[in-house]
Amino acid sequence: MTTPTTDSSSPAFRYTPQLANQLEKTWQQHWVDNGTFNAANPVGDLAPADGETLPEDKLFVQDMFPYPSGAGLHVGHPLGYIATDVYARYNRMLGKNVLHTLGYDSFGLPAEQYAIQTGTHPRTTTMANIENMRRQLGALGLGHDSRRSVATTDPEYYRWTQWIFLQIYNSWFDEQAQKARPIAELIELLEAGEMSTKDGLDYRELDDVDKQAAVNDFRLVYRSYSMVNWCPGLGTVLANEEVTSNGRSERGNFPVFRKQLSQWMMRITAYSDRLIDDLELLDWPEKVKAMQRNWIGRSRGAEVDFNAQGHALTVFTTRPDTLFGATYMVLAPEHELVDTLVAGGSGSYDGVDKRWQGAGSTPAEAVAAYRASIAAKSDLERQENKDKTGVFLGAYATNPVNGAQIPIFIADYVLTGYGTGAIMAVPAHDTRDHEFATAFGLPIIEVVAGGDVSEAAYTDSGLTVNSANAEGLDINGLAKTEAIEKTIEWLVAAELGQEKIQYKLRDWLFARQRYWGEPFPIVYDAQGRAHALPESMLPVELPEVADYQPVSHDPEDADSRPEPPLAKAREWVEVELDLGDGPQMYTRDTNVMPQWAGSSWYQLRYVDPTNEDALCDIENERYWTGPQFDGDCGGVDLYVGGVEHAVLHLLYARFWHKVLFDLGHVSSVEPYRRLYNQGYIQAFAYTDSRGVYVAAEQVEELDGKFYYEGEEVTQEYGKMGKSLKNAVAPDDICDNYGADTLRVYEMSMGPLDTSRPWATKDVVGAQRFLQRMWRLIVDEETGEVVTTDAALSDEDNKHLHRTIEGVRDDYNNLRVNTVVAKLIEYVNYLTKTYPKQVPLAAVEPLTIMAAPVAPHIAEELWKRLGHDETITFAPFPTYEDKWLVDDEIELPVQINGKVRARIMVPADADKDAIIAQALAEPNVESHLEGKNLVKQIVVPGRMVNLVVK
Ligand code: ANZ
Repeated sequence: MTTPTTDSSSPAFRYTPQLANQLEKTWQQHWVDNGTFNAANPVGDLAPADGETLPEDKLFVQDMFPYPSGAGLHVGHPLGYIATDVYARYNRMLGKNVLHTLGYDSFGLPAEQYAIQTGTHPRTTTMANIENMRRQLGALGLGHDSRRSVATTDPEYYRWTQWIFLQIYNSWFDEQAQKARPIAELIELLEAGEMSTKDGLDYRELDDVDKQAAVNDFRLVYRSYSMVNWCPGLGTVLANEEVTSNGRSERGNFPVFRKQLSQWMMRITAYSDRLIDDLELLDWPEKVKAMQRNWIGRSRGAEVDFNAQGHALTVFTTRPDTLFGATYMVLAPEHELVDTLVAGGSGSYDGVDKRWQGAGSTPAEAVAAYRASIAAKSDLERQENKDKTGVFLGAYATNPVNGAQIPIFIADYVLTGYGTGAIMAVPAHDTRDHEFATAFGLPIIEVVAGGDVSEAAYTDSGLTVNSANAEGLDINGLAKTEAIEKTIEWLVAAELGQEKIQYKLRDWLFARQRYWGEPFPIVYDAQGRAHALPESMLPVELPEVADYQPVSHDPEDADSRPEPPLAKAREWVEVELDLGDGPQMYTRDTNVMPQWAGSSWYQLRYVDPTNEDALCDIENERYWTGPQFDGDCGGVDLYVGGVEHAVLHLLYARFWHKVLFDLGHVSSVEPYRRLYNQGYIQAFAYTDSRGVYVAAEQVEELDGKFYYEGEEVTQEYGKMGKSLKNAVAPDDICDNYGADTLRVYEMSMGPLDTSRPWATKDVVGAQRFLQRMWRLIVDEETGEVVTTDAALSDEDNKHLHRTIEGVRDDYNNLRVNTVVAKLIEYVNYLTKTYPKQVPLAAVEPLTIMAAPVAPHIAEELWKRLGHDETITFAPFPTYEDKWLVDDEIELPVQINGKVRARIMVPADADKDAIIAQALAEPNVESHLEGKNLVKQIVVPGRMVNLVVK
């Protein structure tokens, strides 16, 4: 790494890295001592002191908060933090009350795994990591309100995470009103007979146990048997992302089994429509909105009943218009009717095509073998599998539109848990069906004209063909939409089907068998019934355990069950409580919440971090995030983070926020009004001959080749980080150049939303710019300010006001890179124009304009210019329009379409004056001689056109 040289002969007051470091420490301390960035709330602990008023204009800026990793920060992390800091500082100068802080998303696996390896309590490492990150971030001069910083692992924080869990648990979704309501209101409706249970029973006729179960069916948090990835070797269930493509655990390479287990779920699917529809209200990147729409995956289609041995076999299809082309059916191997259909079918493969039989001599055998063969496959694998497999059940169904008898198969490309888990296969127009039909020798019937369906499915649009029956359905010649509509009408009339909207979104699997997470505020009584704890018993604190490891099992033992680490804390698990009917023994739930829980609502705690009576006072919430006009969704004014959070986090946070809105705890409909995705900082990385990454900082270049410890290595390029061994620590850059230089460099690398390459050798350019700005104002030898009281020339004013106008627009639109470019230009102009002494009136506004990007040097210059107060709230300079327009403009003068002269005219000259001046030009005069001037045209600002004959 190159360190800028500051030889001892350099002047005493030159802006060197040493000087920068020194004044940066001073100002950082000053800001801490004065609580400079503390933002006041309307009410509560953080309300303004008596006599002080709250600015009406406010701004809430938020960063996606970090996980406090042991590796600390590299220079890629603060890119977004610096940008939001710049924006926040700029807005303070516009007179706004600005809320900006940063918390820590501190539950999660890495701390737990570190604890397992080292025996250190996760809290110890987490706190140390937070401390280190605070120090690193503090050195960057970020203007955060430290009183509002939270860590999701603080009991005072997760108390409210648990409280929100209880709110959701104690709610149900009213389909009619499309909103969550308290469970007590549901019980009233059930008691009054105005609603029946989910099973269609009269609640009033149930016994107490069934009543509780009936109510539980409605809750937004519920227990369900669902298919999960169970890894006995690790003793925990795994997320799909943690399972390799050959069905083993990413960590440890143990077998993973798909297993039905009872799990806590959150009913996010109830909000599918609102989560899609409200995207319209958000100022978010289109790309992120599209990702959320796809993830929720709303499809319009129909459910159609096929008769199979007297059973209604219901399929979901988005293409009911292709029913006449359905030549076979496929059920998911887990479908509940499979065994019934096999039992009621032929029971034999006599005379059946070999390809249909799988690994069995009878349908029953083949089904069992097939199920076993796919047990370990993930949904993704099942869908992407190009080689279509499956077995025939020995049974047939009747196509409801034409009475055709079509064979029924099971195949892994049909998933359980989507639609009805059964499809009608239309090989002519569905690619997967075509692949299957080709492999199994099944008929392919074209029903949409336009392609050749013998080789591949035709999936484009076209008019319907071969689609009419004797019962009054004729869709031949119709286009898709009409054909679908007519088919559904016919199905409804025949009582064979109905319109159906289907979603891809699944309910949120909310439990993890880990240690380092929020405990559930749930206990079980002796009968095993769940009870939610009252709010007064929160927080349920994580107990100390000696061993954080989940109980692991024989890796091959598929029948084993998860026993989370908390199950080992017997004294904590078994607890005597009085839940209203006297003290009794209960057992606590031993799951913990997923890492997404704490980040699903943290903006609300930033608003009111010390409130002990509520997660946040709604008056404070309304001030910071409430809707600002009719139809406004409210929310954080600017939320900046990486695009990798387009779905999970941003969907979960929207879901929780909507529940809290429905229950009246917040006034905003959405958590994040405006979202901005910053790009990444990238850097060169190097691999040795084995393809292993080597430390980039130790690589040397020689004649265009790269060497690591003498061995030649290969250069590549990628996201900065630990895994590519190309991280650069901000600490080093701060020490060697200064924090302001780092800030200016990172901001000037390019537009904020694009990725950019890091080059330590270019950092010095930013340092030189700051040095020039400093030198304009401060004598490097004496430290004296070298400004004069001279008035600005017109030329100065033009440069100044144009800079102000441009810089304001850039700051407003997060274009800090062009802010820096404009400031450099302005500094260069002043340096050239005033080599010795610069007018104060030219550099005071410069100092303010530079302050959001380079706050330390700006504070120092501001003080040297004679101000006692911090520059933080100095009003941002305004511009006068008159300096933005040129006084004189050049116009070409054309005669019969040919340019014959150019004239300089006052910018506001009227038509007559311009014509007079044009006619006075010698060259124009000579061309007009002896001719007849028939037309005189002035195109304002563009040209003069004369027509002669
Ligand atoms: C007949 C058909 C004909 C279909 C055609 C498509 C094209 P989206 O749009 O993603 O909702 N399908 C339904 N349930 C399924 C399941 N559990 N597993 C796998 N595939 C399933 O997809 C809906 C379409 O995917 C449905 O429409 C069905 O195939 C299939 F020319 O029915 B279709």
